[in-house]
Amino acid sequence: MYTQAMDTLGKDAEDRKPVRSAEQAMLEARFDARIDDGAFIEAKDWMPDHYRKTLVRQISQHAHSEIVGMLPEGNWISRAPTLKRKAILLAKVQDEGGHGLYLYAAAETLGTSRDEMLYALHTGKAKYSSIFNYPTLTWADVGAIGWLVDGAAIMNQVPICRCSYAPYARAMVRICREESFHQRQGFESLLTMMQHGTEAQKAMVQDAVDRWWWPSVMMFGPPDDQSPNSAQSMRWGIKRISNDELRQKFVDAAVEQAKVLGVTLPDPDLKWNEERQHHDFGAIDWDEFWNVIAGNGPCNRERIAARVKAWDDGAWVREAALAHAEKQQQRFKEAA
Ligand code: FAQ
Repeated sequence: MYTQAMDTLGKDAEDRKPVRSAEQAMLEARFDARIDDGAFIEAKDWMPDHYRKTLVRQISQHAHSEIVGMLPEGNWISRAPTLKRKAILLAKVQDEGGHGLYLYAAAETLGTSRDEMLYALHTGKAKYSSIFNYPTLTWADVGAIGWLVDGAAIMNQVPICRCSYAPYARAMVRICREESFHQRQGFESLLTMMQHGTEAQKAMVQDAVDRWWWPSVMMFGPPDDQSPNSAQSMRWGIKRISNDELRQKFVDAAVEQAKVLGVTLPDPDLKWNEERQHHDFGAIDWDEFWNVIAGNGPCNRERIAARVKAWDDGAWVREAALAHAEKQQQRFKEAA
């Protein structure tokens, strides 16, 4: 006997929740038990609707971040200072494109098509990381993105390798390996300028760090007590470590790396707290963060316009690929 069609709307908000059928309750209990056991969920396994939607939201936003994230650094490919730096940057930007593709594929396993996800991006309905709405003004910005942005990305993404949704977790293992190379190349590029560069080059590095520091600290998302999705995502093992904990780990690691580089992090309140065994840091400008997410950062419009143009310019490729696939199918049918 199933009761999911019963309308039980009452006066109180709690009563307004539709009554779950016995079968639904059993499936949910079994699902929760699997999550508690640390089991991985595969695409064909039963999952609650909200779990599916949460994953599509997060994975598609993550995929969008990767492909929008190609733009700020892509801006410097033709102006890289040496052939070696150009080759490294080309490989890195291509890697980010690849990450986007793995992630779109992982999201597609949940029943949402890539076209739907891209439509949401192009029409401003989908989010992507706030960090990619800042401009890359000098060559040092490319190094700062590698060091700080990829550094923050790894800190956030390593725990996702243990995400309860297996296709996402598997994609993240490969992505993290590549991100770690990205972080190191950025650090090494800045270190070269700081150790062997002219005074002007050293000043350029410091200026890039001054501009990228706070947006990188914001990348981890709002504070835990203002993060509407965290509690449920942690419960489901989608997120393993909270926004604030990851931010703290990032700050602690970056302080030591900044010493090696010889740069100053632009935060006068940054200091070691013996009691907490962590660095304290200054207040984050959350107004700036929400403003960027709302579409009003320095480059939001430019980024979306570039993605829409790439989509429009690529129409003939998609049409040609479809025509080719249809022809092949036709030939296959005729031969059978
Ligand atoms: N930017 O409740 P929470 C990379 C939104 S990849 C924009 O805490 P959640 C590689 C959030 O979506 C970087 N929006 O949300 C690379 C939510 O809005 P919604 C991307 C943000 O999901 C490097 C609302 O605020 N990485 O860098 C941001 O539990 C170099 C409330 O927030 C990932 O996507 C933000 N920074 O936690 C590429 C990793 N933060 O959806 C090229 C996977 C929060 O309810 C070059 N994602 N929001 O409308 C995650 O781990 C999580 O989704 C968080 C947010 C931690 C980003």
